[in-house]
Amino acid sequence: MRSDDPADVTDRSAELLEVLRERSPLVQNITNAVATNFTANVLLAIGASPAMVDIPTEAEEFARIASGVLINLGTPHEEARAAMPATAQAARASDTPWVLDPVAVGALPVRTTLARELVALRPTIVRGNASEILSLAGFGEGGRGVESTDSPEGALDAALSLAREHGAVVAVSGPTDVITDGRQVMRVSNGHPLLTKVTGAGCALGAVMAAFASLESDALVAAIAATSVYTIAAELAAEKSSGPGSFAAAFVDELARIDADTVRARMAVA
Ligand code: ATP
Ligand code: TZP
Ligand code: MG
Ligand code: MG
Repeated sequence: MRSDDPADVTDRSAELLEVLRERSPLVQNITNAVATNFTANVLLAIGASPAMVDIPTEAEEFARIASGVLINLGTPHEEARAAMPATAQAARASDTPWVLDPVAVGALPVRTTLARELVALRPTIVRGNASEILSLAGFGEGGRGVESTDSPEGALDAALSLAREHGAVVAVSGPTDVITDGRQVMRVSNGHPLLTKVTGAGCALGAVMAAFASLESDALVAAIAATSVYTIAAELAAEKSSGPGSFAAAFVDELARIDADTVRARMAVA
């Protein structure tokens, strides 16, 4: 398989969805108070097994047995902040892939310092909106709170720089997601604007990336597969919903229903 060949990546993404359903990876989340419940439901729907294990000592122990780990800085309370570096180190030491979501980094000071510390611990994937990726790379001042004020294309140089410096895949979300390992740059154009009207949609995508990264050692392919399955489910959900509330419920339903043939037919990667 060539990870820069859209046809190969499409086939592999469809296959990975089936592998995920067979293996039901255990995904550990240190995530925010807003997105916790939605994230767990998204993981269950797609076929993974969520565990919100986020206190010191327990979190680092769990990272050794989890299939994948998400560290999300959305509401970084003291206990979670204390647990994050040791969990990242334990994940690295035990070859558990881990995803960093630097929510609102640049806009706020405590998490900006913490994110710089965590990114140096070599996440497998850094997932964020364009403003977050720009400021984590030292190129910008952050967005408007948790919301992006930049475009993924405008964050491409920042994503390349972060990827090369830290050996991570960097996934920048938006209308078209830009995903790079520092060499190849791939774009996923699936999705629906209603995803921006459900809080935690970006956060839950990070957890889904942790699930896919546990199944595929090429983190670029894992991030593309996660984004594609997620955003195709959003397209299908939008067809059945009348606004953000019904969309959120339909989205969870479509994540549970989506199959490999649908991924092959609808995936828009280039
Ligand atoms: P923010 O912090 O700005 O709310 P986020 O962290 O929630 O961002 P998003 O950029 O909203 O993350 O991305 C979440 C998902 O929504 C991604 O899968 C992305 O592809 C999708 N998405 C975001 N904006 C759009 C859009 N305008 N059209 C289609 N899909 C979108
Ligand atoms: N405030 C702190 S974290 C959070 C909010 C609203 C959730 C952000 O979720 P997302 O996935 O970035 O939209
Ligand atoms: Mg959002
Ligand atoms: Mg976000």
